[in-house]
Amino acid sequence: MIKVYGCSAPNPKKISIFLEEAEVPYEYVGLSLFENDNRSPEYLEINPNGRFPAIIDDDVDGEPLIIWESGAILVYLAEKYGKFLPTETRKRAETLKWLFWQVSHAPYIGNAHMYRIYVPEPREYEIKRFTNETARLYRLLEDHLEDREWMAADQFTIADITLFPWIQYHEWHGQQLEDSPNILRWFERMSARPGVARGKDIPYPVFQHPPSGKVDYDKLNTKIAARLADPRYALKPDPVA
Ligand SMILES: N[C@@H](CCC(=O)N[C@@H](CS)C(=O)NCC(=O)O)C(=O)O
Repeated sequence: MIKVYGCSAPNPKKISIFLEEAEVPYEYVGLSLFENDNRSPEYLEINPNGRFPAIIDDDVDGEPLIIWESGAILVYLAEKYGKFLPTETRKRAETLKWLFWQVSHAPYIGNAHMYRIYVPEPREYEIKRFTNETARLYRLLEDHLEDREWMAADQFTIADITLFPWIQYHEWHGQQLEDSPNILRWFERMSARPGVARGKDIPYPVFQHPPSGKVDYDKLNTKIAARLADPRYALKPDPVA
């Protein structure tokens, strides 16, 4: 049985989406970044890098196997269950290319989140840098999805799974999907899949958190809504010449 450690943030959502799509049994330990669960001694024993997600496969040749890094987990699960990663050389290479593209560029988008939503004071240089880089990534995606239904290999793969939970946050990136019709069509196609629809709400739906009483999540969500409407933070990307 796979045990997943994660929270209501984009990287862990990839794993619940995979497992729901694959329809395999798993157990989920729902945690919270806002309560520093990722830095607890117990969690650091599992992932010394202190980030979500991590999984433990409890019986690999009789021993537990710990994996962290969302891309590594997706490849592991795809190979374990023989799903969503084609075996034909070109298709597999294309899928892995877009998977690694997403994982390696996620920090730019994560920094757009950080400087648009969470930073204590507005920092124009950083907001512009990460908003513009994120906009460039959206333009690349929009072109890529021009004549494709799926990210890679003409089929639903882990390259789609890795991307979906990030695109859910497009408003935080200063992006309107109405301006990116190809991404919007792909996003709707993904949302219509029952496994994606279930997995995106595990352990909690986007913007929802465990009711521990330790953090005032209503206050947090009010602050996020205010940031999305505050012109000092909600800068638009620079126009492209
Ligand atoms: N490269 C890692 C990144 C994981 C990551 O940054 N996860 C976020 C949640 S989406 C996190 O745990 N952040 C904690 C922090 O920034 O301290 C992966 O793809 O798994």
